[in-house]
Amino acid sequence: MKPTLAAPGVDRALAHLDELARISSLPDALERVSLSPEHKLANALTAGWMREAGMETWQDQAGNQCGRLEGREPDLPALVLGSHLDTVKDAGRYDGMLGVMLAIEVVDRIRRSGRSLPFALEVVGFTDEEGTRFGTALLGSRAFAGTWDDAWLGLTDRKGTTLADAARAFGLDPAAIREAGRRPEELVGYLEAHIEQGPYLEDAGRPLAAVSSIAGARRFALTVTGRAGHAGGTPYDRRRDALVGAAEIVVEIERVAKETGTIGTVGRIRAFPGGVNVVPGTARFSLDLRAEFDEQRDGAWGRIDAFAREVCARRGLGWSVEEFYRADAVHCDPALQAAIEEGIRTVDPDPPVLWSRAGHDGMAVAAVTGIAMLFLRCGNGGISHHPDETVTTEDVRAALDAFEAAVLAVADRHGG
Ligand code: HGY
Ligand code: MN
Ligand code: MN
Repeated sequence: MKPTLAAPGVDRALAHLDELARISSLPDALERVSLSPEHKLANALTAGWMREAGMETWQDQAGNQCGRLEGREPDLPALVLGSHLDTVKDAGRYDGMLGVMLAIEVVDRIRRSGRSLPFALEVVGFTDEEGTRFGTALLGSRAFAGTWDDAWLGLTDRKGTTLADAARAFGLDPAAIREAGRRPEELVGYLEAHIEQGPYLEDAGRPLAAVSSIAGARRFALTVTGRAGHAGGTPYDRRRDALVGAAEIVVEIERVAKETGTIGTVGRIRAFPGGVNVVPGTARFSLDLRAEFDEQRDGAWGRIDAFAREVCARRGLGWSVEEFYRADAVHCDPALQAAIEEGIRTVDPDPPVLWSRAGHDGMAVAAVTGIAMLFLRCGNGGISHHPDETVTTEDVRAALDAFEAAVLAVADRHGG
């Protein structure tokens, strides 16, 4: 692998990530959710860094922080580089934010080089990819892509605040969020750099990968209903224990997922009424189901649902399903993916190609323009959505070189 030399911007990007990691709603952990005071602060800081890199900046009608560097003439369509500025609870500092900071550094390098491109460069820090606050993910990138749904204004957070009220408190007009939507003719494409959030690159001993596709996910709120009763007095043959039924289904989810090459996760489960000496009358749990191909994922869901019906019938339980999120798999644009691979070749002659098990803003942006992604190795077994998320300075340097080279490769393909 070619050794990388001095790379201006790497230390600065890492320092900016440290600064953003201090903007949290929790005293001892990182959590920054969409349309919060912390989000406002993160946008303001990011806007300042965008301006230092030579961009003009604005916050769009959805709260996405945007910056733009004109190309060789004003008002050309833009190649957009971006990722998200929101986090999960007890997050790491790289998921999302690293892609935004690398994008700013790429723009800074290109401006300093004096090279004028056949398109404008825009950077976007999306307001909501994770869905931490309102349960529905990709709100910022969906608004950007013109697929915003006003029904989402009624979503509520843990405190009962509606998205519409949160938007107003943030200084946005809820009725105008859809105006953040961009038109395809304004855009050349979208590139996103992101940590891998898995162990494949670390295991392979490689710093970077091109992404071929992003897994489609479906998320469900599932409820098993039985009858609560006395833990001592209710004989087994008369019990309708909702939690035991749910437990059978949870174990089957893992079995079906492994068998079908899908990924199923039950991240939340609660029993009601929740007394130690009460047979659970209701069990509620979540399911996040994803796969490289939608048919694979939907086939697995069909099997899980059929199994759950059978268990519930056998145990005298009720079964209800609410699907609250769905994003279909997205395949990267072949020409943009080739540009990413060309960019990676500046640091690694034989770029690995991975499909993304995690969701990304690019899945939403694909509704309005072609997308491609650059993955960067993360350490500690690839851990993410966890404070132990980590990257090395060397890998960030490689990612910045490759991301800049990918943008230049897109420029070459556009004559310039
Ligand atoms: O859940 C996901 O895949 C992403 O990290 N939001
Ligand atoms: Mn994430
Ligand atoms: Mn992310």
